[in-house]
Amino acid sequence: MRYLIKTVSKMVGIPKNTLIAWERRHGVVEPDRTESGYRRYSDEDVRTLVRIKELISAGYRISEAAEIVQTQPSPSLPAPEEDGFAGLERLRDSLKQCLLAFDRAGADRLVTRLVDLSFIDRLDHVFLPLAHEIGLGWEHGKVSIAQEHFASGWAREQLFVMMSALRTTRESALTVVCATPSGDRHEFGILAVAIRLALRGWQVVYLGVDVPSEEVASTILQVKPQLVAASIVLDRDADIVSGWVKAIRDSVGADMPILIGGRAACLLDKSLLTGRTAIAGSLDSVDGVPLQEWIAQAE
Ligand code: B12
Repeated sequence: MRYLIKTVSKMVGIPKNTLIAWERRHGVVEPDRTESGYRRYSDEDVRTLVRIKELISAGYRISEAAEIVQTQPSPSLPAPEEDGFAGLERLRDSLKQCLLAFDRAGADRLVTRLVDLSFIDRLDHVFLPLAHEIGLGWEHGKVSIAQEHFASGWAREQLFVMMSALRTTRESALTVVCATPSGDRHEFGILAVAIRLALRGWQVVYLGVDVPSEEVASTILQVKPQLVAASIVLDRDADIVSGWVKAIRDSVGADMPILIGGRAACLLDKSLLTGRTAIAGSLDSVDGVPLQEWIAQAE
């Protein structure tokens, strides 16, 4: 398939002038021309541009990204459907070894091999299981605090790179406020939710972990989101976390949809959860209704 520059610009989210400047200054993608001189990009050209964009999101300069795509041919990972994700499991193991050895450069090199993988697959088959395994390693005394902090920090950074690549400037975008309650510092669940919503075009106001209820409430009143998403991981006294949700609800009114998930969400005191509050045990469904549909009701 061949595409004109206007189409490619929309496909990869890079302005036309930038594409032309990259071609002239760095020779990264040099498309064919039609008889009348219009640029015609191939699928391979588009893939290269996506790779460059992602390298730039990961912090490389355009000159460095250009060198990488010219000197290191496209990643050699098999497509997930070809090997049932076994290739990703191996890559994850290698990533873990690098991170436990504090080898950031090695981990960064490995991650460039994910460029052709969808964000969801990166999340579900690489970064979240990696964070989970590292956390478990720490819990079982096999991973030191320093290793856990280093590896979790790196994984967190990768998720932020995705979130920033997905950032929307559309004025009509729906907004979600994401947070975990005071005292709960488990971040990967809420980050996963934020990225999934960003993939659906939502604008994410990411407050992060350990956020007091009054801070969440005042943010909601200020940004007027269409959804609030909270992740609850630690099972503590049900009153503490249910009280956190209730305090937000009392400040923002009954109509604001609040979606609560995470491994300890089911322990909340439901009698304290009033208004449009729903508990989702997983990212897939809310009380049996597919998450996408539940969100669509809020849309
Ligand atoms: C990684 C981890 C850590 C890391 C966190 C790093 C970080 N920056 O996030 C570190 C090492 C720092 C840590 C610390 C602690 N941890 Co910890 N940790 C884990 C571990 C291994 C994995 C959690 C994780 O990140 N999973 C990956 C994410 C993506 O999965 P998830 O949270 O389940 O989320 C998924 C779904 O639930 C859902 N989801 C989540 N949120 C939401 C929200 C919405 C709206 C929706 C729709 C869906 C949804 O989507 C996600 C993707 O599928 C778990 C083990 C376990 N079995 O969960 C223990 C675990 C959660 N930790 C535990 C404990 C006890 C602690 C500590 C108290 C330990 C200590 N002694 O200090 C501290 C507490 C820190 C704090 N104040 O919060 C316990 C909690 C037990 C309990 N009864 O509450 C667990 C279960 C381990 C255990 N078996 O004992 N932990």
